Amino acid sequence: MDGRDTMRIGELSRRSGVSTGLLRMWERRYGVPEPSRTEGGQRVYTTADERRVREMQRSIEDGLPASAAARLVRYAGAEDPPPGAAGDDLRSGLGRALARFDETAANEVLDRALARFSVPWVLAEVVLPYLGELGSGWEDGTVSIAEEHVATMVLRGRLLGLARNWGSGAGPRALLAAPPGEHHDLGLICFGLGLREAGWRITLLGPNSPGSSIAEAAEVLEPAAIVVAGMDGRLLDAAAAELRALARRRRLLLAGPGASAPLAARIGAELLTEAPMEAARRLSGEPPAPPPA
Ligand code: B12
Repeated sequence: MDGRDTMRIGELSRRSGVSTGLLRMWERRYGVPEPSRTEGGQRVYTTADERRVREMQRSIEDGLPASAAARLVRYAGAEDPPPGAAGDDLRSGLGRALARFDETAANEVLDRALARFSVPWVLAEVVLPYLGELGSGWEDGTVSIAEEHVATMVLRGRLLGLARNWGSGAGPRALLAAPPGEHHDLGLICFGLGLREAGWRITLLGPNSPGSSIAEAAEVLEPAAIVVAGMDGRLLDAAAAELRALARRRRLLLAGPGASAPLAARIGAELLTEAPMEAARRLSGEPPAPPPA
């Protein structure tokens, strides 16, 4: 290492604004920063240490405990970590931010997650489990309707930001829709982002799509697969006649909690039983994600 790239703890403290005492404690307890030694045995730090210290400080300001902040920093630049601690930390950071309607903080948590990890990992380990927790909280009365709506708006905006230009390219195309009356489409969007990672082109008709509009888009786009997902089986059922007509001409797949094997059989559609990211991997023929550590 070139001596000009290294610094002593005093300089690191000056640059990062973190006291030398706290830096020593983080180093001892969490391994961040991680100095090397000069021949004379002096600890020296690099600009990478400076970056990690700043990151750690930002995470702590966002409300993460120091141990969790250090864990995230240490993962930076590595492969996606296995399901577990890193996802849990990010998810609770996201939850805390959204619970106080703090869109900026929520976006910062997502920015940090997306800067380090792949989109499918962030969706599978942070966003989708968070939605599950939000739903349970809403059911048991600990999450207000306002919180659920704000969280949904922030996340949907973010997901569609990631989806920008997902219709372009040369891969197979998937047409994604939710049936008439069905307003839930976050699972569908995550699924589309998973397929996009595998090189598919995506067209999202979104929530509340009449069968006729799905058929019309399919005529023009000739998708390799049409995926219709819904939470409420009754809404999928009400669209069964139009979906059956569609399934005669195209590859149609049903998904979401509202989809069932008998309904899929009646319509002549395939059934996607997996969660969105797993289903995207299966449809695109990618290998499954590693099991939990
Ligand atoms: C976010 C949300 C909303 C948002 C939706 C925004 C949007 N654009 O999607 C808003 C605020 C609009 C909303 C509205 C309503 N909602 Co709502 N909502 C939720 C919430 C919290 C999360 C849903 C979600 O996106 N989850 C993420 C998905 C991916 O996870 P999942 O649902 O567990 O699905 C699993 C599988 O089925 C599969 N999967 C799901 N979708 C897909 C898609 C594909 C392609 C694939 C492959 C797999 C897949 O993956 C998951 C496993 O990992 C759930 C709570 C919950 N427990 O899910 C309620 C929930 C879905 N809502 C519910 C209800 C009742 C409503 C309302 C009727 C409430 C009301 N009275 O206003 C309205 C209107 C709904 C309508 N007409 O469609 C019920 C649904 C009950 C039912 N079976 O029909 C739930 C379960 C809450 C509850 N416990 O009562 N909701």
